[in-house]
Amino acid sequence: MKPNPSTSNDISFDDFKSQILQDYETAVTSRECSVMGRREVLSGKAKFGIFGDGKELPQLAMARAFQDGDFRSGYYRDQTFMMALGYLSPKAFFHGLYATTDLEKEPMSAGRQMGGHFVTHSLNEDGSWKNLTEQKNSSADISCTAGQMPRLLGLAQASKIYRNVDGIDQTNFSKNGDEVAWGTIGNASTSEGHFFETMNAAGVMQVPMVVCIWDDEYGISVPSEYHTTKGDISEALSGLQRDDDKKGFEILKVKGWDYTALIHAFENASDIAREGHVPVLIHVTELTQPQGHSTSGSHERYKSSERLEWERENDCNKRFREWILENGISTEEYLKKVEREIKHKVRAAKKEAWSEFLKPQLAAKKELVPLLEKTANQSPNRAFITKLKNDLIAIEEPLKKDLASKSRQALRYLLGESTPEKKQLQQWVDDFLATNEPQFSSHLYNELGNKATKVEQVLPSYSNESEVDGRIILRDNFDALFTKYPEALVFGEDTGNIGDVNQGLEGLQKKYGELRVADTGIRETSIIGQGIGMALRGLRPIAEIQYLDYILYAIQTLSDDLATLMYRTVGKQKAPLIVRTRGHRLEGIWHSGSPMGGLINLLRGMYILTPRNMTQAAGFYNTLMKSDEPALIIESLNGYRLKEKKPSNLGEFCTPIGKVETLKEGTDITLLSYGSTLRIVEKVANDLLEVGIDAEVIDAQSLLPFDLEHDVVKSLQKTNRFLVIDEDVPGGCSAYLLQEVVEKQGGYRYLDSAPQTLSAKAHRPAYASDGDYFSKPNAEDIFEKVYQIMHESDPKSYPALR
Ligand SMILES: Cc1ncc(C[n+]2csc(CCOP(=O)(O)OP(=O)(O)O)c2C)c(N)n1
Ligand SMILES: [Mg+2]
Repeated sequence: MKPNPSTSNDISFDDFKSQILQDYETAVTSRECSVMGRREVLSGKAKFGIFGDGKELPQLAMARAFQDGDFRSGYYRDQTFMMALGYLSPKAFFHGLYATTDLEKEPMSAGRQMGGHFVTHSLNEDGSWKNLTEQKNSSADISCTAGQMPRLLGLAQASKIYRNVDGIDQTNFSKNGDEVAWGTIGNASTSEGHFFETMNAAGVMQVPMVVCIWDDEYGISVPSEYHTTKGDISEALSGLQRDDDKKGFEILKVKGWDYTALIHAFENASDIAREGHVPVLIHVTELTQPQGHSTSGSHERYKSSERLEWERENDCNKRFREWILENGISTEEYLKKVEREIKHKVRAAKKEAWSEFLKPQLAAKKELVPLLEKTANQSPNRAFITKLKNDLIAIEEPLKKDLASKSRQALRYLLGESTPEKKQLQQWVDDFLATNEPQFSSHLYNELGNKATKVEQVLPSYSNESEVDGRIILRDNFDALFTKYPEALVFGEDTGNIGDVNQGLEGLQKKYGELRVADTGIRETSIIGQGIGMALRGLRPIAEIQYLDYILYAIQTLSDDLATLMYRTVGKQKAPLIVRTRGHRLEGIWHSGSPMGGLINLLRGMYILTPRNMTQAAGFYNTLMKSDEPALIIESLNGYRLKEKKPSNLGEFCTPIGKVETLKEGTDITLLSYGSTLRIVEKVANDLLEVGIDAEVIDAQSLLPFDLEHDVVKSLQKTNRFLVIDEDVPGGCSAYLLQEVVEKQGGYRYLDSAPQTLSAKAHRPAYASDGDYFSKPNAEDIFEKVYQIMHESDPKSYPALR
């Protein structure tokens, strides 16, 4: 595989010929991998296969136009592109198919994602950035159709920022914004909202983004006429076409089997996007899928014989070959020789990959079989253990799970024994799991020294006692951050000109410019995508979602793309995006949600922070800017106008992540809460003193991760009673906090009363003050709940209230 092809600009005819033959070799190699890959799945060696056959040619043209520093955001068909760039050898292709857990051998995800999900490494071993301008880059694919689109917007926007914003260190990320972000997407996936949302935004923003549609006229079994108006996506999008008066997209349409037209279209697109920062759509038509959609079906079931015949005739590799011969670029004899050699090479690569995949398991089997034999010989359960051993011997090509399962089952037959052989086997199981489990579970979060939970607390300091509205603290803290970090920027609905709907950014657009403090369209998922893409290219974006309730529009991008990034790349890419939003109780069904249970479940891989006031919130921003992980900060909607003392060390004080804070000490019961509801809990705790109940009040404040130092259980040791209060639905985040304390921290050991939760009603909160009172936990609910717990434990001292 010859890496990094040059483009065909200004090259001699001989060079052009050799470029063509190089491309032909790559096309044939890629196809051979697809064909053999399918067989590997059907024979049971690999679990699932989705390949790039039928889409080789346009990817070769894309590879030729793709330059150092550029980024791809694409989907599972792009193996040929990755091969052309030298990032995917046939051997690595098969390692991906088998799910080899060694990142050296399977550089895409160490077996975490199925084959066909591509990535390049942006980070060094120590987590520092590589120089992305010296390599060709691919952001990490996800399986969700059109899920790659939102981030594409941010990858393109980063070029615009680097070109137009002064003072940012570009060294590792950009050369004056000359990089293009290339998107690939299947024709059917363009039906997704993510696609339309992103296209519209790119047209508005005028960013260097080239969107390539691989159109094979199907989405699995469903033909284009069911997906797309007029059955033709570029025709449907023709209104985006720029003209002399109005900015928009350049739209190019090209046939997927026409090599010269493809080369020309991609070079043209590259120039238009790169130089003028104009987005381009390339609609590549007449593509095929020779082996059908994936290994889980056969396209003969749903395509007519005429269509199948047409696909055979118009297979891009076949037509490329015909064109080479027709134009005298090579001879039949030479091409046959090349094809034969490639077949041998790919077969050899496949064999080698399979043997490398098996090697660690065979080594482990070699240790385990004699160990089982030894333990069997010592044991009254010899027959059973021997059977396990023989079963294992019979598995010629064992998986890790075979080894783990047999060895762990053997231990069950050794209960009550205490031989040295048993100890050896126990140790073997422990070691085997300790080595292998991280291969599947590491890197949900950053595992290096600069992780956000390691940033030391810095307390706010005060030069005087005067109080201001909470939003002023946020505003002035953002001001300090934007001065301190030139690469920081914030954007969202109403974020720029008016400085957000609660004026936490008031005046900052004037000071830092329209690119750093920016208004966007109403399009939550691509706001998040903008942030992901920019963060992948070294910027420090803060994406604003106007109200917590509307984060549901962006949840797919947050959950599937951002929260899994570190995990699915095994730490080889990062997107330290901060998502800023405001939420909890205020006004009715669509402005009072607090779906924290949903968020903490869906966003594992992010930090979720719920500061009780704006000083705590500002401190979280400061902490996150010192580290490099994605987080969601939910400011309290009803807290912007509450008075707080203004710290003097703005931009410097840090609220620790993963640490609770005890706001009031007490001896009778521990009350754990967060966000807006916490303020009510604090007030109730004072009321409770009047009836002789001394409650301890703890602010959870960091839900993911929660209480890393296990401080809450220390409180339970003192109070022996525990109530969690929040405004999520019953069984939502309060249940999570209960599990954390009672189960994970072992809090059950110290309880004299049943641990309980008090949450909102299961329905959405009704409108206005009465709606809030009757939908969410109010002061009386909290008072009575605490009182009831005390009454149950000591009815004499606490007689029934009602
Ligand atoms: C959100 C989502 N819905 C459904 C699927 C299942 N699915 C995987 S590929 C596919 C068809 C995609 O067709 P197209 O975009 O034309 O790409 P092609 O496979 O034809 O290249 C579907 C429905 C998915 N992966 N993600
Ligand atoms: Mg398709």
